[in-house]
Amino acid sequence: MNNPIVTRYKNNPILTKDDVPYTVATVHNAGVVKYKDKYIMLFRSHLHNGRSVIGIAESEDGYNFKVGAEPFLTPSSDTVFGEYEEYGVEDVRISQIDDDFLLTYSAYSRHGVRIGLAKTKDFKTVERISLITQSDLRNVVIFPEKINGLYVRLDRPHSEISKWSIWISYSPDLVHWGNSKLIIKPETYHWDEMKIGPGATPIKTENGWLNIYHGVFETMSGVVYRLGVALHDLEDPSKIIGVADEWILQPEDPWEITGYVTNVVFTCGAVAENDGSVKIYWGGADSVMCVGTANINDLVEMCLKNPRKPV
Ligand code: BMA
Repeated sequence: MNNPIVTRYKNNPILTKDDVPYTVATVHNAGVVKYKDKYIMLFRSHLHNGRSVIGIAESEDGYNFKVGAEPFLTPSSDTVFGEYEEYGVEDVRISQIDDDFLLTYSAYSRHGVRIGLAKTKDFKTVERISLITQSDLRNVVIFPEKINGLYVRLDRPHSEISKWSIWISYSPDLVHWGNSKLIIKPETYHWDEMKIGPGATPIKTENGWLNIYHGVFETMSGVVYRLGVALHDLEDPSKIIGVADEWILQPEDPWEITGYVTNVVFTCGAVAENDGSVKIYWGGADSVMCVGTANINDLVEMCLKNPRKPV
């Protein structure tokens, strides 16, 4: 019996480059959030110069998206941000705190990759706040509420002497971050043994913060990106209640196996629904956007019933 944890939407992929009214090579790795009863998707596209910009799409039902006429976020031309975004902006995560939608994105330049933080209230105008890391970091995701008076984020710094892992950091003001600590490491000879990184914005459940993350395994024909889940303590998210031993999603559909980069499912966003389900959005093979649904309780159970050690 093969009962999937994540049920793929029957009409995947839900967004491709053909849906975009400007010229792009890919559509992938989108942050998604609900705003005024609509689903807003901020997706990444490679331009034909190989660098990335962020487009915007909206939907009534979370499945059928219409793309905006212009990109939503392109490399800044101002001096502070411009220097660090010269090679493109990638992989946005969206966290709603009160009326603000905080956007964290990877900023690429000749100096490496670091994280930019911007905010919007209406998905029409966007204001950059700060570059919130040095290089090299990717995949920074801010929790959707302050915890014990502080903003909290999951980080993924690069290292030459340790496998790339998930860290946590705190900030009083969104600009200054510290008290960083490693909280989840890749597990040897396991589906996520090569490197891991935060994926979707964490989802609050009764049992803890649900973190849908990505993990990478190296094979003889290249690496495979899959998705897994971890549960963090509600009051102290640096405490890991459980990291599920098994992955929840792996590349299986043709557009996940073949594309710009083969064998990739990569998430930057998931939307929890009132009926206890979650829509998980992922990029397939760095080329298209896909969606599937899961039961939040099932994901939580995976973390509680059959965990592997976090570090
Ligand atoms: C990672 C990032 C992601 C990408 C993935 C697979 O390092 O660049 O944006 O989806 O590789 O290519």
